[in-house]
Amino acid sequence: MKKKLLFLGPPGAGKGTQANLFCNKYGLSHLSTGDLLRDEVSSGSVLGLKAAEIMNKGELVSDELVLSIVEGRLLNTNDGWLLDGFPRNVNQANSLKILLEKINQPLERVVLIKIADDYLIKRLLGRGRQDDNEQVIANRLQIYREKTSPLIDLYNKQGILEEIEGNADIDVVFSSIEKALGG
Ligand code: B4P
Repeated sequence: MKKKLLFLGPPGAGKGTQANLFCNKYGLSHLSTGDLLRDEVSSGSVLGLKAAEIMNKGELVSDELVLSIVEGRLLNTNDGWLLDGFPRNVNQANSLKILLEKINQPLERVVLIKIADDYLIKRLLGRGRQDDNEQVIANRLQIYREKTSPLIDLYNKQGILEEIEGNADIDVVFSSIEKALGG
């Protein structure tokens, strides 16, 4: 089973849901930039307040902030990790590459969870987080298309991309991921 992983996909595809299940079963460190940013927001720090404003509009917080959070966490893991929601643009992907070279832990597989917009919107409206309203969801999807989706081609060219159908029951999606990763 591969142990240096990245889950990619549009907002609401189920990256967080699947990453939780996967890390619990295989003992990997789950690095979710969304969760880490929400922790920062709950702490009420100045950075958190700044991040909340951006997240509530469905935009991406600054690369510097996200990178500093990820770097600190990655340096403290040793038995495998799963990046969830990071990188989200080409600049973050380049920074990640440099960081992973520095710690000599190359990325082994990227799992793309694919799903049509209609299903995503329904799921996110059902979840009802602060950034889950129609206008903000539309913005998040637009940003995904513009900034994040170019990463699909990037990782595909490196030969490490696995595509998974995300419009299925949670356990079915999970089995497809396990199969794709050699479990
Ligand atoms: P994230 O926290 O990454 O959240 P997400 O993309 O909306 O959700 P995810 O795909 O993880 O879906 P989930 O499993 O929860 O990002 C939030 C914000 O943080 C961003 O908009 C941005 O502002 C900021 N941010 C995060 N990372 C950043 C970065 N690197 N750079 C800059 N900014 C960053 O599932 C969604 C719902 O679907 C849940 O209710 C779940 O229960 C349900 N669900 C899951 N799988 C299902 C299935 N198979 N069937 C039915 N329902 C399912």
